[in-house]
Amino acid sequence: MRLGRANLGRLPPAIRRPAYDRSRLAPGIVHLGLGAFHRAHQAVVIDDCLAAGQAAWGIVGASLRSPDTRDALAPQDHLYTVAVRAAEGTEHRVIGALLDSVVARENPARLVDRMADPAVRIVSLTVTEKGYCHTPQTGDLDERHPDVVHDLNNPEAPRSAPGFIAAALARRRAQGLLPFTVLCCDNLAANGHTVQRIVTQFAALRSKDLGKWIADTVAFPSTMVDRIVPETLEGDREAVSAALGMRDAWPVMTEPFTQWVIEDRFSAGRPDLAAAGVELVTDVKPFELMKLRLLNASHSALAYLGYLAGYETIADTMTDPHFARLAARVMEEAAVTLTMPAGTDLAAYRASLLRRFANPALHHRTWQIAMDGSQKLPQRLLGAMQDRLQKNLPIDTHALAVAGWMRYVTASDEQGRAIDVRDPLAGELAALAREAGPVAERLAPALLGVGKVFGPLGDDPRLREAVSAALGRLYAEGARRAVATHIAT
Ligand code: CS2
Repeated sequence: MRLGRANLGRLPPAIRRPAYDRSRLAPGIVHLGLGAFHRAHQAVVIDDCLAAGQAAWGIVGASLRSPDTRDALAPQDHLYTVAVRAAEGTEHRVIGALLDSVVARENPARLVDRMADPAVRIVSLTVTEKGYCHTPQTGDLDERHPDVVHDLNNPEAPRSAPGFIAAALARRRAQGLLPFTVLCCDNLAANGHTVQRIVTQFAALRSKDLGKWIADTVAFPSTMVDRIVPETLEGDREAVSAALGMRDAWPVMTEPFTQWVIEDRFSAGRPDLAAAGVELVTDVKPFELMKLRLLNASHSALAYLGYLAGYETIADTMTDPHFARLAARVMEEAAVTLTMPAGTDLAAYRASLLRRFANPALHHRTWQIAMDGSQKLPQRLLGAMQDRLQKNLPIDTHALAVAGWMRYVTASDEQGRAIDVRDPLAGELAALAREAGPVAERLAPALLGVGKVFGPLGDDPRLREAVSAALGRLYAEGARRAVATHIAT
């Protein structure tokens, strides 16, 4: 038996399922990047909105490349399970918010049509940092990115997220329709502003008028999104199917915690998100920086150094008290760079992050978080380092994390085994590492010279000194001892 509309009534009574008539929903949202994160985060909030009777806000999901999600979800009427895992046990909930899915690569015109549908009022995105075709250090569109070049030559059959947004907005403008709101849900600094800049720059290369119209009329609210969602493994699929008493081919695994903070600026209306637990604010920036510099920064530090130390998951890494202390140190040292609205309890937030990282029921691989470091370092680690340098504060803890990334992208671990480095710059980084050899005094400056990642900060002598020293210790002592030594200082 397979999860699907016809079998919903056969689920065990304890399993929550859509408490609304799915046949009456309209597609108010098109979501680009139909990965596990979207399905465990935004789609759950929208499911609550639908259950509260807001039937205009169903979701059409798009995968930009791979057909896997569509192929797994279409045979089960786009129903899937969210498994919420804690040490005390797992709760299952079947989500009905996803109405349909498209695979952009197979049929780009179909996706543009769906985005131009007058019923659609929000286009949201989780395409990961690299999906925006920008230079992470500056936040500008990378005009030489192969997908950007392709999309400028094929504006009606694009490949990239900026290309699809520009194509659909051009169509809506020509038809006199309201523009949709572009709602970025990725971990970029100032994500709404950044995506506005990227999309406007892309559109202006198509036509100056289109660029201006987008800049003048389209809302790009910034958001802070937070929920830990490890990739689903085969064993997870089996466990969920056993709990359901029927097969779910595409469930998602997550933690109890969830948070979504959004700037309340929408071009064409929005669901009643506050009723579903979303925090609507006028300025999301402090929350976004808090999350990037505390959660994501320490996550990346644990990912690189934990991987090198031989830990498979974040929870495993956190069982080592030195690594748990390291995560806490990254957070403490980043916290002094933040200016939060009155009433924010940063100490409580930091403590809750440490508890979440230690959740033994989540199998969140260090390797997964280590992906795409070149796109993540600036907003997670480098911004806080720059601010600390400005205040004349030491940066050794962050430097150790950056050195962990450098050691990791050499693509060879402490035992000499190959590391499967996934990063758009993997080739370039590995070539620099080969040329420099395993010598901290050569490798650190070579990688700090990668302008797309470090920008002018890479030339700061205090940063060069701290990162070279940390990398030297990683080579001399290995990650486990280097972390223990650092924590003792
Ligand atoms: C993680 C994030 O993979 C990563 O880089 O740091 O996906 C993290 O789990 C989420 O941002 C949590 O909200």
